[in-house]
Amino acid sequence: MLIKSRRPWELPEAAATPEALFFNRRKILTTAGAIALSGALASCDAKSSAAVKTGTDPSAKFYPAKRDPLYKLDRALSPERVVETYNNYYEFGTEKEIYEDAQALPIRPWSVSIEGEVEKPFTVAVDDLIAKMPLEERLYRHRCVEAWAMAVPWTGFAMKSLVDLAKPLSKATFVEMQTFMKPDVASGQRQPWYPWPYTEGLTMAEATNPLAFLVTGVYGKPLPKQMGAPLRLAVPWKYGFKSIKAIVRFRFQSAQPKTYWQTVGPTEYGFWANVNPKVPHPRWSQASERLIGTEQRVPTQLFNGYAEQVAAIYKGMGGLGDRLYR
Ligand SMILES: Nc1nc2c(c(=O)[nH]1)N[C@H]1C(S)=C(S)[C@@H](COP(=O)(O)O)O[C@H]1N2
Ligand SMILES: [Mo]
Repeated sequence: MLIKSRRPWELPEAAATPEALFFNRRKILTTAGAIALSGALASCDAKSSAAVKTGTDPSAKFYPAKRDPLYKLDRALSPERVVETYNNYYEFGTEKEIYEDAQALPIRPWSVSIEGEVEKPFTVAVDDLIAKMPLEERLYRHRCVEAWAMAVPWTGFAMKSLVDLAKPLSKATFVEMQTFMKPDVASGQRQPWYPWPYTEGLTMAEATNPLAFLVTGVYGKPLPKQMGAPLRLAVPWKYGFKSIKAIVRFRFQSAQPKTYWQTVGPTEYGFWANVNPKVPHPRWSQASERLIGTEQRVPTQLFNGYAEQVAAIYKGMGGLGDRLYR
């Protein structure tokens, strides 16, 4: 366990698997129970729940969007009900069953601000942004650093389109992204030891790679709240924590952003976080992954199978870009 001197209540490593479960013993016990329960839910598809309440979403008319045939899968899509009820969203708790609590988040009106080193900073209402962007559906793999994985049909637009709209100046070499801050509805944000708001970042080369996708929907309909509505990122060659949910801010800057998970556990979670089966997490192997909603375990691939699209970004970086933490 590498986060030693930091917190007095950390657990022995055998007790922990998911991200940052070293914080609080009571929490960990709760989480272990929740994981067991989620296994039960996953095997029971016919569940009536508030998992998907997108009927009144003002962007509903844009769905389903046309599928882009370029993005193919080597595996079956994960079952929709499982994907929508097994989530990581620390704003609403550290367990996987946050889908009901997440319904408390108001997602309209929602404005997105473009800040920092750009020609002219601006804010845009998310529906105006969605209306402007070329929406399409893409089938992507997703690999959580906790060694579970899924395959989902996202709807959204290339992040490059947002970068073009933002008109960054040449000194902008990174883009920082942040999630909302609403401790009144998001109980997790009332836990002061986490560095809220959730923050992530990409280099400009990463953000403008065609694979970097801003997501507004899934399974042919608007994104449910628990999955990061109204706007989240999908960078499928990186561990899932890079794919920040419920984005309110894009800040173009020359400094490398300090991310949420880096702050929480700098020896375990880093800026690059490229999927690499050969670089174990300090507390577990990354060689294989569990496909949620199935009994299957499959080998993990370098860059989560997207090396052809993204490896060139990291050429000349001395392998740095392949590393989980730094
Ligand atoms: N704001 C925010 N974004 C987040 C997270 C989070 O806790 N808060 N969790 C991340 C992690 S660890 C993963 S694996 C994915 C999970 O996405 P899903 O719940 O839609 O499967 O969201 C990522 N984005
Ligand atoms: Mo994750």
